[in-house]
Amino acid sequence: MKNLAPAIFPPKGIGDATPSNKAVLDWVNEIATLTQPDNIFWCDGSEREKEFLIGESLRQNVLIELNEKKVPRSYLHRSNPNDVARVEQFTFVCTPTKEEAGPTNNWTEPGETYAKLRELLSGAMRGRTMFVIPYMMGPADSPLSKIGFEITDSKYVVLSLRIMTRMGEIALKRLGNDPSAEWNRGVHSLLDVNPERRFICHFPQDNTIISVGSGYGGNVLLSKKCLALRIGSYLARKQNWMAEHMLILGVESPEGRKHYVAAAFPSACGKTNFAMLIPPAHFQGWKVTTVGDDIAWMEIRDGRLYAVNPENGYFGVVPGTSYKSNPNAMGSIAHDTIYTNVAFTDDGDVWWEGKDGEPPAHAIDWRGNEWTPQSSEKAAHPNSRFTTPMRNNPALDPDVEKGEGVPISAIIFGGRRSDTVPLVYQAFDWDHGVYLGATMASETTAAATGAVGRVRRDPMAMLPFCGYNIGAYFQHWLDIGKQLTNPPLIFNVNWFRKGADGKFLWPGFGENMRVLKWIIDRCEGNGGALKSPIGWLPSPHDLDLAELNIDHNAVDELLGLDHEEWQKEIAAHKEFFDSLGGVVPEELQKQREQLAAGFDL
Ligand code: GTP
Ligand code: SPV
Ligand code: MN
Repeated sequence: MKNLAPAIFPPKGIGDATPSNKAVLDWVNEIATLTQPDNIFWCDGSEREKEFLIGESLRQNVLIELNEKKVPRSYLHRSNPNDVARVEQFTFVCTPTKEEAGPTNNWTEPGETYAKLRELLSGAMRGRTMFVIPYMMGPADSPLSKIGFEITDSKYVVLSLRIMTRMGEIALKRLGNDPSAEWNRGVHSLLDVNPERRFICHFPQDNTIISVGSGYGGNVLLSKKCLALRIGSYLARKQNWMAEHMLILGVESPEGRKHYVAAAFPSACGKTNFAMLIPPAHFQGWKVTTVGDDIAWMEIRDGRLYAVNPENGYFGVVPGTSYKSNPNAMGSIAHDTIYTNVAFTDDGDVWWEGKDGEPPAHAIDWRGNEWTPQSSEKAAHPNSRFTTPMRNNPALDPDVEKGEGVPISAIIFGGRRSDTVPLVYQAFDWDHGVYLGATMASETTAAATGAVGRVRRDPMAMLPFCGYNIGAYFQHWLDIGKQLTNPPLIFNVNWFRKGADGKFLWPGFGENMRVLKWIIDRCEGNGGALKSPIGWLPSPHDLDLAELNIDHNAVDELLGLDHEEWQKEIAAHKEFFDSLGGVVPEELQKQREQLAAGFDL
């Protein structure tokens, strides 16, 4: 077996930040006894530690240094070509019973799974270094924040978690010495990066994650999808809060009135772009700021929902990112960024499909092969990613560190639908909004392995991320609604509807401000709408489309309901609910019947 992650022996004063909590020490001991690393590296999150790990990563070709003048302090990482996206088929929720994991999760019995994983991990870190990373999810003084530890044998994971989480001392301080305190146990080993030995396993009852055989972000940055969503959603239901796959943005009017909006779109369906939106010139004086681009943790206070972003950085889709589509993302990734699976140019810069300007005449592609514009292969992998600190974002919201979070005025669901679903519409009330979320669908993307472009139901964009029974999750949404005296209004959007020519009807990106403005108008009790069977729909003159070069017919098509398409859609809702085998709450079944009745079905 090729040694993928040889041991490193740091100089004195680095890698020795042993935590004092006995429960943590016992667990680290147990994992070290099992995996047999050559040494243990206790991460403290310091600058010195970072310099040392970058040096070692460059020496061992885990990272490639980029041109200091073009992208200062930034690096390229190439993952194994067999390991470039989340693997939903190898992701498991290991609850004591299959019912607890529910009909949408892969389930295996915890005892057997632990035994299998122990076998795989046995001696797996021989010749390697075991890193112990303490991290905190959420602002330092937030009641919602959580502590996790990730054990890993990958330096890429350590350097990425430094960006994605609040890592080191700050986490140890928050955890304290109480051995019974709540904290997440995460174990990751690359093993031999073999898809046949790749398993991402969650044990919600034990607050434990074990991930083996992968080096790709979503599978190995255990803070993110594994803790903040799968384990997070399980804890959220038990503790009466919400862990959602949502961006959080602030939107401020020229008069200084500010709203916060949370939006759930499936993977690679526009969260990062929407969170960093720059309004078009017509909306002079309007400002959009980013609280988070992927995950929202929300709790109820004074009858309202308040949200924090548990993360500290962005792990975003690179292809398609440009100064034209997303200037704030370009600003964010101009320095101090780790790029994964993009192309490397002859002048030490990075390149990807959709970047501004001409393609380079020659580059090294994401696999490490020669590439020219004539090549049939893509230069960057469609799921290539940037890892960048949120501090780099020119549009970062000033309240991002606020422990109590930001009050949410609207929740938006949305997916990638070429047909059927209008540009925007509003739910009649909370329960109807939960129905919109529960029945949303989207065309699959390169963010997970498997076919791309297939329409699948992805409730609340949580299909791959809900850590328990989806029926209980729907009920949790309904129960939260009952406790809100001032609930967010709920909307559904679709930036991706296509015309007969197969092209997007809506320009998207910054122009999505026009839809956001209507949503804000509705929150403020203004904004016209027509009652339709699916919800409140704007008519073309309810949307501010001034100075937008768009065809009238396209607008009609974007806001139109095609009865035949909706007949199929409602049948698909039923088929989806039926496929879940009786776990769908009665209230949502009633919502479906009302929708069907609205179409005389
Ligand atoms: P994850 O990080 O996987 O959760 O993705 P995400 O939801 O943050 O999606 P992101 O904003 O990175 O966008 C994914 C892809 O969709 C990129 O290629 C974008 O260029 C494209 N995209 C984003 N917003 C729009 C839009 O409004 N219209 C169109 N046509 N494409 C968009
Ligand atoms: C997603 O797929 O929703 C992502 C990327 O945000 S990953 O972290 O790989 O899950
Ligand atoms: Mn995501």
